Amino acid sequence: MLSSHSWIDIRRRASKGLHYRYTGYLLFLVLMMYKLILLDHHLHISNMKLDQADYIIAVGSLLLISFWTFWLPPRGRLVSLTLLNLLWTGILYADLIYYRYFDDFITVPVLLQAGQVGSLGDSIRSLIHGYDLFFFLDWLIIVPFTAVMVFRKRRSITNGYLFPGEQRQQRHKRINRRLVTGTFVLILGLVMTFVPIKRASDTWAVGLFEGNWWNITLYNVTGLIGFHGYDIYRYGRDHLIGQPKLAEEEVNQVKAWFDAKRMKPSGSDAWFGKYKNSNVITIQTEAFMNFVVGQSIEGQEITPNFNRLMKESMYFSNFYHQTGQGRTSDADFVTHSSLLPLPTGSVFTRYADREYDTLPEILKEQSYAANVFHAYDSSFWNRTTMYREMKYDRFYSKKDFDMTDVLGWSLSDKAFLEQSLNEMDSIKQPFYSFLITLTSHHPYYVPKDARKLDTGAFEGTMFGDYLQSIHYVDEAFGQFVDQMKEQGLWDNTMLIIYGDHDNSIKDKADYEKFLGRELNALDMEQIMNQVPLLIRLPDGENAGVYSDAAGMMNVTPSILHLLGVSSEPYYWIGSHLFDEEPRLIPLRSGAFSDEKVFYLPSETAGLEGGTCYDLVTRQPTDIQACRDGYDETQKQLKISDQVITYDLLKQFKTQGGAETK
Ligand code: GP9
Ligand code: MN
Repeated sequence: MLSSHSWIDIRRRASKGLHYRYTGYLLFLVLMMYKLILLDHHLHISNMKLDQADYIIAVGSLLLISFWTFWLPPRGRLVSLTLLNLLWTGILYADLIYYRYFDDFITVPVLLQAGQVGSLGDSIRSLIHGYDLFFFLDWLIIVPFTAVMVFRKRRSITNGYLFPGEQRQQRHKRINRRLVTGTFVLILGLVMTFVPIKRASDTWAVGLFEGNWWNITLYNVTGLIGFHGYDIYRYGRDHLIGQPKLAEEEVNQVKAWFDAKRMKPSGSDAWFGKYKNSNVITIQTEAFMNFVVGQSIEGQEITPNFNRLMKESMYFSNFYHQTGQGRTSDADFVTHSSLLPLPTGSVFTRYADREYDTLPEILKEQSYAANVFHAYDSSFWNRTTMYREMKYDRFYSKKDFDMTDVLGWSLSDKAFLEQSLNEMDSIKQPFYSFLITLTSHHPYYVPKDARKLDTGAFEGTMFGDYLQSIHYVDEAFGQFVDQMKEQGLWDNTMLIIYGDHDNSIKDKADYEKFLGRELNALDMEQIMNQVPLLIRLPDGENAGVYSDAAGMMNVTPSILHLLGVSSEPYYWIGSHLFDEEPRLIPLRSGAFSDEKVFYLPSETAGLEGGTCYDLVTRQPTDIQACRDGYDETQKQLKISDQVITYDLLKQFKTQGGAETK
């Protein structure tokens, strides 16, 4: 038992400690380091381990966000440090939630879509875990402590025994000391942050800040605070400080790449124009992944209607979604513009005002009607603006539908598809109709009365719910086909169905259990990046499984090829799917696939950092087998980014036509 004397001693020491000039600051550093490490631990990024440089950068960046607190008097410093703790804990945690769903960090463009966060409702709730409380425990002590310190009576700091002149001198001394300490901490922060980052970007992470890197790699080098600093700088550079112009030489290189691609004549094969003037209906299906196609559970097919439709359709079994942070909007963008998504944010929200050669716009020139249907808020993903730019006649959004049957986020897919088709009855033909479904959106909850599938061992899991909701959407496909037939659209309409992106369920064990086999890294990568593509031609011809690599960027050129529209005037990265030419499909992460290999990048930069898989043996092979594909992928990603950010198509078109310089 402590005597009252020792208690007094401890309290005296504690109070002395707390008043010690640097204690609060050191506590801030320790707590924030703990949270940064905790975050890294929760991210579970494979192949990424914190090393010495990461710790140095983390401390350095903490110094950079807080050095200025030394310039304040003690109370101001305490309040500022507490506010910094609250702010950065909030940012860290928001990043963690976002990462759990999107595999990425929040960026400025994502924040500008903040209106969407509320709509994520249930999804967000399912991403919050009980043990996340560890991020906030310190607040229980820090916040009340700061409040007490701020509101308690101000202790006189006058030194009664000093003359006024000496008091002034003391004050100046204190201020000078604060200035010097703060400046020293700033310099230390700069050195600790930028020296290791520079070293990395000069060695293993060459080209880190040139734009084609995904955010996780940036984080791997800069840490979370550095990542946000760079992201803000990048956004300011691109949008606030006036758009820098791309050097003429680079513009010419981009133009030359497109011109060389255009040299190949289009229009000489039997496919070209075979379905001229047909209607086209495209259904972009929420989170519809390829691995469920043809599969059964407890003796029931997951997608019986889709499987039946495959028998009279072209089914592309190695089709990649190619999306980035813009998810559904990226799927829409890549599919309709044949360009690639951006490394950060969504093209829809960041660059809706740029010039693109989009499918609806081109079809409008061919006297088609073009309409888009999606039973959700029209502002989501900046669709209203983007669809206006894409020249759709009309965007049928939530307010245009009767909310007869609500399921998940909005109107059920069955009601949505039915009402959209009803609407098409009064649209002049030929038409292009683009439909975006929504029921099978994360977290995939389907109410009891709509559950038709026995998901067996997956009952009650998110994976089971996912299968359930895909089964529901498949039923909606079946009804849609019947209704098309009733409305007399079956024989004069091309029907295209594809999935928009993965389902954000990343646990390999679920897929192994469902597919009944062990999966390697290549299997998982393909599972997460492949969605089905089905093209049902108006006469049901050319049905079969097409296994060559294909991607969303091939869709617009393919549709237009079948409708007899030459690709020549257009600036597309992709080409149509009906020739024997080998195809390379770049993914936003820097991965790619062609007929022979699949390249999987890692957080370590450069070709050698990744793994090259042989698609026959499905095992890693000599990295050099991926060299050409790697270079071409980097080139295509860069060209697409430049076209989007510098509005190059506008430049090319005002310069006049497609002549090469
Ligand atoms: C909402 C829908 C969902 O309109 O497109 O978008 P997502 O969250 O899948 O990107
Ligand atoms: Mn989606």
